Amino acid sequence: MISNTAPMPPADPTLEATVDDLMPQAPAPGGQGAPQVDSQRVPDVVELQPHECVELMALAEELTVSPTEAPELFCRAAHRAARRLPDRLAEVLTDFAYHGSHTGTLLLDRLPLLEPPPTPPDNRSHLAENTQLARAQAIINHACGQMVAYEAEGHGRLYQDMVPNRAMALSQTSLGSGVELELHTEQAFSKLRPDVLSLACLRGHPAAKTFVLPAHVLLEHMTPFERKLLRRDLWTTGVDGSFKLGGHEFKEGDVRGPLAIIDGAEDDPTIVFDQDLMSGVTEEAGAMIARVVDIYRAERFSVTLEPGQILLVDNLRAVHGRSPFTPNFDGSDRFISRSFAIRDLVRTRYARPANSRTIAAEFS
Ligand SMILES: O=C(O)CCC(=O)C(=O)O
Ligand SMILES: [Fe+2]
Repeated sequence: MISNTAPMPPADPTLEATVDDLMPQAPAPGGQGAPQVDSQRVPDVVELQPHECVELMALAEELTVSPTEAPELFCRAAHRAARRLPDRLAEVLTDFAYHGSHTGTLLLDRLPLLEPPPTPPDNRSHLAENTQLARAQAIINHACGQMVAYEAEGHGRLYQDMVPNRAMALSQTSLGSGVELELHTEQAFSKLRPDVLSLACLRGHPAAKTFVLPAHVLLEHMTPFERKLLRRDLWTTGVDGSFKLGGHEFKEGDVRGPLAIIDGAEDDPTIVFDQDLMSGVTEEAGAMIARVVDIYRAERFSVTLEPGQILLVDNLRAVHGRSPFTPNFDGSDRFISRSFAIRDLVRTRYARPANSRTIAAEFS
């Protein structure tokens, strides 16, 4: 029984749902110490219980390997730690990793947070990875899959300091702020895209909303004809700007596809989309891009990340974006520890030289 088969809440196009709206009505599985999990009621928000916080942070404390100096050892240690997570948490994360959630996200709330370092002006100082929250994030990630780094993006690190950067303010990258970050699948262009996008909030900004639209909600608002069209290979997509900053060449070139926007089971659809970089190969396909964006604007829900929260985005079943916000560029700005998990490490082996944790740029 998978969570996607549970009845959906009625869609109201006049409302942009918040995470609060999406809180489960029933008590969280195992909340009263019961180890049994009813996978039909997997919560999209997991409020960590005090004992779960204590256990998670104790595991994070033991994770002393450097993710930069020894990425493989770090990931192995995080993976071992993930096996020792409290039962309810491990079960909820595994369920999310394999079956998704109604909202295409899972928000872990109320992790303890020590005062983070001042927000750096760019992603070159790699500060997030040394915080306790990021270590806890690695353990959470490894309960959902395996962390990997991408050589071509974010200096090839397991963790990226996601901060507003003045020079990139108007860019369609995670370092932007002054314009809406348009709707996308993370790495829509790449077949080695992550399965889970993991965002741990060290500092928030009240205007920075992470928007998410699950594929099933999109399809509920499409006609049967449009649903069929979306499953045909009718779109090409360019390579993300953030992967081009290092001047890398890609084996598969700079334009990918044609590919389908929707794939997977009728009752558990997957999605690949990029508002900025996709084009239709026919006029009809081109018009569908605007159609998807219109539905996204009406039906998306938003999360305003707060310090101590970790947002997991299902990069197969949901697409995401972010509102614009106004940074101060004074060390107090939004600061997110960004990382990625994939479920099947073996599938990416050809792209990871010497079985390292890094997907070589040419294979992205
Ligand atoms: O800033 C955010 O909340 C999301 C940005 C984004 O698209 C990402 O991290 O992949
Ligand atoms: Fe993204």
